[in-house]
Amino acid sequence: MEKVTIEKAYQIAKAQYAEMGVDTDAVITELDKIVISMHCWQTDDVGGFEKEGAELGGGGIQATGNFPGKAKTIAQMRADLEKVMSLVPGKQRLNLHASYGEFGDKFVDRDKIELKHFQGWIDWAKKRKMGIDFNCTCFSHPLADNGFTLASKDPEIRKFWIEHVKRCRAIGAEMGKQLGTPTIHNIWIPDGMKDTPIDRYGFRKILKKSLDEILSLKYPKKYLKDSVESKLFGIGSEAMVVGSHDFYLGYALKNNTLITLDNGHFHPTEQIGDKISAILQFADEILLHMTRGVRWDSDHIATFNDEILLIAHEIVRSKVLDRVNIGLDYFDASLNRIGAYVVGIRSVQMAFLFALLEPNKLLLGYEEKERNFERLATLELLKSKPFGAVYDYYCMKNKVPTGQGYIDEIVKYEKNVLLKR
Ligand code: RNT
Ligand code: ZN
Repeated sequence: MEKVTIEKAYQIAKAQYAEMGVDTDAVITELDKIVISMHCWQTDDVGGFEKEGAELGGGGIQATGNFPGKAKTIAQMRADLEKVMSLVPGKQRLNLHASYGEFGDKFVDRDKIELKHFQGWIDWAKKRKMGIDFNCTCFSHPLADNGFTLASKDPEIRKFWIEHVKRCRAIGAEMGKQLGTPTIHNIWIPDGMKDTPIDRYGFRKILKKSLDEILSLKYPKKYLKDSVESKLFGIGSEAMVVGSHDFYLGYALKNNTLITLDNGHFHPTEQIGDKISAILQFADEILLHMTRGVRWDSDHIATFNDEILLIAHEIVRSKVLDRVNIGLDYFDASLNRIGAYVVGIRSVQMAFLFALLEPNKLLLGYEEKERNFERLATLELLKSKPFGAVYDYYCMKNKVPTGQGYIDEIVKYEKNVLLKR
């Protein structure tokens, strides 16, 4: 897009928003403070680098599609992530899974991972002035095959996974220390049952005990923050997930950890956006996994849809941007994977921009005077305001492609890099 066109469109947008009391320059400054934690697992369909040609398996999460060009080495993965970052404005963090360490030629099992396997990532992030978030990998492993990890009734299996998660937290704390920004370590486990369990209570008691043991070692919050992620159901855990929302909400509040809200992990009409202002009355911080569930927890690429918009609106309206950590969680193997990142990141940013451009004073005034018609009408009018012109201007200021410019860039990268792998 022509620079003058973007400038002109921005000036018009600025005047239109100013009429409603919104300062677009100030909004851009706010938007630029938002950091998005990029999940590493869209690069290779959640495969990881423990073994050559590692595939996602077990635990019920599934990437579908076989679009060419998936990252097969860490070098390719880093190149892809760098490409993504060159096409989006704003700041990013890297959200790494433990299965993505640099393990060399020999197999390193999950209960043996060490800092040295992740030092390369830390150095890579340091160079780019990025923080890292970290995740234990409690799936795609023979010891997760019967559907249970930290909630297993087999003490040997439980011991193995407890050791894995303890090591992940230690590595995470070191990441946070070296990078000067706390690493959030997120615990998600697949544990659950396909058919009606008899001992839900027993499994949940075991999970609580495992978590207590894992979290008994405290790290300074400036290095490591712990978070726990719930789920409603998964493939193979339709009847019960041990780590349900009630379980983890209780656990997080009682133990002062963060809670991870993945918007694919709830009943289809349940809104994460509505939960934020409730949970933050009691918890200090939350972590988001932004995604798009199509009919179920399908992990489609996040888009600018009602669900994401409500989340963004609620965070902005509640003025809790500093207490919400924004992460992405989706994996689509049916299209260009770099494109998947860029679309998701840009869509989430646009949702926050849209929310920040809301005339809060005006709307709150209507609400407090019980002028509900005016409130609704204004919310509807906002949908046709030129927020796209503000986003283009933001991209231009950040020296990344504007408008449809990034599509061409990605197609070029596909031809020159991805298709040659
Ligand atoms: C699974 C959870 C979890 C994973 C990642 C790969 O349902 O959403 O966050 O997607 O850890
Ligand atoms: Zn998730």
